[in-house]
This record gives sequence, structure tokens and C-alpha cells, in this order.
Amino acid sequence: MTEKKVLQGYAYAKEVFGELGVDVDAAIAVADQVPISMHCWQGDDLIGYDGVGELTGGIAATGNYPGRARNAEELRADIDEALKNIPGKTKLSLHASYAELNGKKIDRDSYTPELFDLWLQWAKERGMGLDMNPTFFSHPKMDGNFTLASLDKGVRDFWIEHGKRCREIAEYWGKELGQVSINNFWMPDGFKDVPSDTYTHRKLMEESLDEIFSEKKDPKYMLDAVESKLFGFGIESHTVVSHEFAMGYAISRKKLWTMDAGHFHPTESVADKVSTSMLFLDGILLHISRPVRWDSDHVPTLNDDLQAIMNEIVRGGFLNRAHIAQDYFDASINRIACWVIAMRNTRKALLKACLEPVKAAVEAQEAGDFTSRLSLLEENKSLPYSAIWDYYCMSRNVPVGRQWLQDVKRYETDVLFKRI
Ligand code: RNT
Ligand code: ZN
Repeated sequence: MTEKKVLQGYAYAKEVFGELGVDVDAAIAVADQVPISMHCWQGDDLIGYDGVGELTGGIAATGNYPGRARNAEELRADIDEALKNIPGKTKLSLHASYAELNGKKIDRDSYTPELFDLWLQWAKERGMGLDMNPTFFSHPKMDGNFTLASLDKGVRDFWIEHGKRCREIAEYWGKELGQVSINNFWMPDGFKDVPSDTYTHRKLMEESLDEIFSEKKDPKYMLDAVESKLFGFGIESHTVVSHEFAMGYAISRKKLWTMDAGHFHPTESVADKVSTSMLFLDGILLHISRPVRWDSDHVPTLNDDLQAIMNEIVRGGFLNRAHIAQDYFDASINRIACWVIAMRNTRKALLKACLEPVKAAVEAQEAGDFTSRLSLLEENKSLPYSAIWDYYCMSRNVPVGRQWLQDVKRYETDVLFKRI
């Protein structure tokens, strides 16, 4: 599309939204500045580089598309390639398993910020924030699928230390980068089959987390989050950190509750949980993902679920307390395209939410006029958002529309396919 056409579309759309009382440029400015944290692990199928080499913990990336990043250097290059096509304020979410050990024999209970020096330098050069995820999986010190809730004190102590080290690293990043680092705790602990005792493990989990969080950290630099889950592969019957556990823990300890879009029963609405969370919690972390019939971690599409989450965040005025991150791992298509598709979709849904002329529908609801509410919400869906999105992309020097795909394909031929 030519620049002239994009500008024409923008002018038209601006008029349409203007008539509905929406300040388009203000909406763009807001949508552009909300951080969206892109996860590094889409680029290597979540294998990591700290030596263990296989993915465990009841999660899986399926497919064997060529071009997986084999080391951190390749991964950073791939992320850079993706970033060329992603507008707006972006952070990078790392897992502890992306430490660069360079042959050193250091285990996860002794990780220090130096092991992430190259990541930090990379983030600094790009003005990006870094988020952290302690890695409680893909490691021989797991007791089956148990870590922090294991009956074995030695196992628990190892993972408690890991959690502590990750908080220190996250705090350090927050200071160095001048952007808060969110430290997300997801533990795979759980049972394949019907448990005979659930309380003991939940109690152990509570105690382990309390021990990890015993040192106070400045929320300016680091925020802890606890992610809940319904089930995993091999952990079908019982997960220790269920939704009630995570929410209860987060409320009582003033932590963030991480809601992953794939972690609930398929007919539950994550969007509907946002306003409740905001009443009782300081904040939440959202893992944007797409569960196809189960927690399959597909690449998020621009679907109703994603839009509903963004609408809830914007309508409620929660943009400063709802932290947005990505979590999916598809190894069946080009991994860089996965990032680009999902990050663009997330930002697009956010922009749409910021542009939404919802006031009239709210007034209709207050007046008990549900006919008007439904009509207005439906009419809103086909407003010319895409013209604003195109203009936004152009103004941020990222490709408009499908143009980006050619570049990603070129990189695939020149770089990714040569990795085989
Ligand atoms: C697992 C959780 C968790 C992980 C990442 C890699 O079901 O969603 O967030 O996907 O930590
Ligand atoms: Zn998740």
C-alpha cells in the first residue's frame, strides 16, 4: 500500500471515530506505550541453553519446522528479525534456562546476573525491559513433576534457592534497565492420577514460596507473579498451584496473579476474570496464548477471546496494573512469524480496545436498554480500525499489512534453512 493510501484511510477513519467521540491520536499514543513482553522461548521450542536439552514439566512444543535457534546468539538474531515487524513498546521475557553458562558448571540454585550479561547488554542497546521466569522444569533435580512442593526437603531447598536467585537477577535487571522486571513463578507440581492427599503439597508450596519471597524487594525494580493452572501432560488430575491457590496466595501476599489464556476450562472467560482480580489484587500478569481445545499453546490469533481481554483492561482503566506477556510455542511453522503474528495481534487488539467508542453502550446498559447495548457493541466491531492500525504501523516504521511476510521468508531462506 502506498503512503498516500494509508494516509487517506487514516483521515477517513479518524473522521468516523471522531464523530463517535474518540480521540484517535490519543488512543494510538496509549496503545503504543503499553509494554507487551515477548517471550524468548518461541524461538527454540523452549529447550533453553543451560544444558539439560529436553523439555519436561507437562508442556510441549509440537512440530519440527527447520531453523530452531541453537544458541543464544542465534536466538537474539531471530528476535531482532521479529522486532523489525512489531510496533510499540516491547519487553523481552526470559526463562532462567536461557542463561549462558559458557561451559561453567553452575547449577540453577547458584545463578547470578553475569550469566545473562549478553542478554542485558542486548536489551540495553534496544532500550527494552527484561522479564524473568525461574525455570522449575527440564532439570534432573525435579522429583517427578514436583519441585517446590516435593516431600523431599533437599529438592525443595534446591528450587527455593533457584527462586531466590531469579528474584535477584530480576531486581538487577530492573535497576540496570530502569524498567520493572516481572518475575513469573510457574511450577509444574502435580499428579497424573487421583491424589489421596492434596493439602500436604499445597502447604509445602505455600511455605516454599514464602521462603523465596522472604526478602523484600523494591516494586520499582521487581514484581513477583504466581501462575495458576488447571492441568498439564502427566499432571492431569491435580495441580498444586490451582487457580484458587494462586489467587489466594497473590491476594494474601500482595503478588501478581498470572492468568494464562490456556489454563482454564475451555468455556471459561479469562476476560471476565480481569475486573474481579482488579478489586482484590494489586495487579495481574496475562499470558496471551491460544488454547485449541486444550492448553495447546497455539499462536494467538485476533479472535474474540483476545479482544475481550483487551477490552476489559481498557474499559476498566487497568492498563497500569494488567501486565501483558506472551506464552505459546509452535514448532510447526516459522518461529519468527509466530512472534510477529501474535505480537501484532496483541498490539492490534489493544489498539482496537483503546479506540472502542464504548460510552454509548455503557449508557445503554445503565438505562437498562439491552437492545441498544447489543446493537452498539456489534456496530463497533466493524468500524475502520484497520486503517488506523496501518497508519500506526507506518508511523512506527514497521511494515503495513502483509508486507512483513516477505522479509521473514527471506530471512528463512538466508539464515534459518541453513541451520539444518
Ligand atoms: C505452563 C505455563 C508457563 C510456561 C512458561 C514457559 O503451562 O504456561 O507459563 O508456559 O513458563
Ligand atoms: Zn503461561
